[in-house]
Amino acid sequence: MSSQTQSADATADTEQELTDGFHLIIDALKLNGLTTIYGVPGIPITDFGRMAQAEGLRVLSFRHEQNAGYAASIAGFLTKKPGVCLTVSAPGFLNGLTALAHATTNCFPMILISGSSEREIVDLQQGDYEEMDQLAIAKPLCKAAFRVLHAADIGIGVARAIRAAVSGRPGGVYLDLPAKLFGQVISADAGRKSLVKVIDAAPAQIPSPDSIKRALDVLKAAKKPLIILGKGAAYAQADDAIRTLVEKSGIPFLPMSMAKGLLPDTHPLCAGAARSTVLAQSDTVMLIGARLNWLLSHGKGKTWGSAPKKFVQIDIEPKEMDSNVEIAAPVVGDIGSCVAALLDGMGGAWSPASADWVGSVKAKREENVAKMAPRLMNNNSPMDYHGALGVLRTIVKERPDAILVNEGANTLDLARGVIDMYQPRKRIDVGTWGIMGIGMGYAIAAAVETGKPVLAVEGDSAFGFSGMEVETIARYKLPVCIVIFNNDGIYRGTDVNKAGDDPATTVFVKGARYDKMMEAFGGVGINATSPDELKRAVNAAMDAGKPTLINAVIDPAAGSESGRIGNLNPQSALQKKK
Ligand SMILES: Cc1ncc(C[n+]2csc(CCOP(=O)(O)OP(=O)(O)O)c2C)c(N)n1
Ligand SMILES: [Mg+2]
Repeated sequence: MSSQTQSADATADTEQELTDGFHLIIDALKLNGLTTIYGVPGIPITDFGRMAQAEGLRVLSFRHEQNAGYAASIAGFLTKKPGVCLTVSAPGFLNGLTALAHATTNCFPMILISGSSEREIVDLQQGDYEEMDQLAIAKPLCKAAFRVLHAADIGIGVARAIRAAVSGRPGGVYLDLPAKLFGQVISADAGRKSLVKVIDAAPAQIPSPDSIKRALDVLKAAKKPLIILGKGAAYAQADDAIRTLVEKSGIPFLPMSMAKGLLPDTHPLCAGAARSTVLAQSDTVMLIGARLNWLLSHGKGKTWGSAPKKFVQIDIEPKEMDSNVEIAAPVVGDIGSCVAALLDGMGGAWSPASADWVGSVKAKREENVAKMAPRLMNNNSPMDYHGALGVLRTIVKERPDAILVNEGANTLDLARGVIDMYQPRKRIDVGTWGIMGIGMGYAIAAAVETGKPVLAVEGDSAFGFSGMEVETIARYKLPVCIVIFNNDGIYRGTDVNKAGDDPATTVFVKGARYDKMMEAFGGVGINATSPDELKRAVNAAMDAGKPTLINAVIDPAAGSESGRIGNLNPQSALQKKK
């Protein structure tokens, strides 16, 4: 065969080699290292899920899209890569949307990919199967929203979604893929060329030298400085630099909930157990990846005491500055770069925070820890929160690389205070919105993304929001141990309806046995009525790494209304006057 005929044959072969929307989406995700998908199948994405699995992606099928969405959101937090959630059109999309909004609010990178109905029919509102203008609905709830209409644009569409999700302040991105796109066919060669590998998806954002100098000047003048670490600091994965900054400056630090463990809660400079003292008494506060929102009482009012404060704030988002109070030294950039620049600027001769101040914080903290200690050792049955949490506290201490998922009201607030964390990004919880329902989605993604054992400490109400995913946990045989703090209700199980036969609005079936739910799917279910029983059951579960659900029986009268945030409940001016 002449070389001319050979090349003519090759051309013919290339011309025949085709690809389609299904495969281009898979190839685009793979090319960018996005190899895990959390979702629920159905028209028009069922075959896509199958093909993705066949092509080596991990495709985890959930029982409800909201839980798949929460899984994707926390995958984003844990890995700094966008977590991917896949849903069907209208109802599936809407179920996933809460999680996308949650990701955006919490600054977690996530991409919600939803199949959608035929554009021509949707736009004329002619009543298509699952008709909805999804792109328009998603837009106000996420950081960016894109739609791809042509197979040749899939590469660019996926690239834009990835960059939008992780660059700057991370957040949720919506990617709309109409049903017709999946079946579109183009030449494989054109398809390959259309793919885009995102280079440097989250470029470093270097703070200005002036802002660093200003921040160091403010810190130098401080008499009672405090560092507050937010989940942005945990996300940044600049763990060593942050630790060095705290230790070199000698400044006490207060970790927000998901920043616990960035430095161990037992670190000599940790002010976690002296929170109210340090917020009220400090004169200078450096926020690292923490926002002055409701969780920090907006930086003002009684919590912050009467002493005037100066704030230094490190955040990647310039608009965050002055959101609630004046920021004396705004430092805008990515946390790793900002902390490195501060360390550089501090040089070798930085004088650490005053021994008086550090000593008084330490004394307060030791006093509070000592006060709590006896309550954590009680072996009451039924259990109270402290007895049960005392056990879990020891278990986490002995297994510092386990991931703790936590939601509820009392179950959340008390666990956050009692359970010390020792390693970064090991505590994941309700986040900025105090949202119930993250539990099982988070537990699944934590196990899948990190391969570490997971301990999910759940209020009985909180668990109910995602409870059906115990089947998912059992199906994928994940090393997840769920402990349900079962106090028969929301906040308490003792409320009584004063009019009529219906139960009170905050109570559930008394003595419910949630452990049977896990047994129904072949996992291990245990009913624990004392701290000793709880300890045995959790240790066995963590050793075995098998799906386990422990129903921890808590005294229904033990909790308080809304946990630690009862003050946020509105009061009628009329009732107050009485
Ligand atoms: C999505 C959502 N719906 C409702 C709420 C209101 N809420 C806050 S805590 C809570 C449940 C508290 O009960 P439980 O989880 O049993 O914890 P406990 O205080 O009893 O330990 C609810 C429903 C919420 N935070 N998020
Ligand atoms: Mg409860």
